[in-house]
Amino acid sequence: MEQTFIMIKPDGVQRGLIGEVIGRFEKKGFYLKAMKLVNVEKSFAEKHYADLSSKPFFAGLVEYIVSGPVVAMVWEGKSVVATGRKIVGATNPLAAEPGTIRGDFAVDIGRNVIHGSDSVENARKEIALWFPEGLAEWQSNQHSWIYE
Ligand code: DAT
Ligand code: MG
Repeated sequence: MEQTFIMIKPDGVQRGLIGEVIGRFEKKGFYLKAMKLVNVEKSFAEKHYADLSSKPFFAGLVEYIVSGPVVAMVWEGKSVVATGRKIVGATNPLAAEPGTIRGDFAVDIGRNVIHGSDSVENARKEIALWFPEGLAEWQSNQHSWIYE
């Protein structure tokens, strides 16, 4: 099944939104395959956001990501990349629909609480970067009640 990389950014951790975020993915019917609370180095944050290195907001973005611990996770499920992006909501929280994480819990684009991979290919790269140690092997006993 498909996997995606989801990260609760430092503002989400500081604001006590870890359980809220996990609950939304968990209740949807996706499976948590890896998770850790970590402080990342500047060079690591730059690698994660390498595609955005030419953007004017890049330095501020990296500074924000290293400003406190983040929760890095891998979630698995059918179409979890695209559906995960819907759960996360639009990049600018003011444009994000209510019911999405950014729509419900954020205001400014530079404090938008959460990251979600934008494609299956980027998910694969991000999971390899954040979890070189690999993922947990398990399947929920509820599987056949969620997937037909
Ligand atoms: P997303 O996080 O929705 O995938 P992105 O990959 O384009 O969005 O950008 C990564 C992060 O960079 C985003 O979550 C917040 C920040 N960012 C994006 N565009 C920005 C902008 N115009 N001004 C300030 N920060 C921005
Ligand atoms: Mg992105």
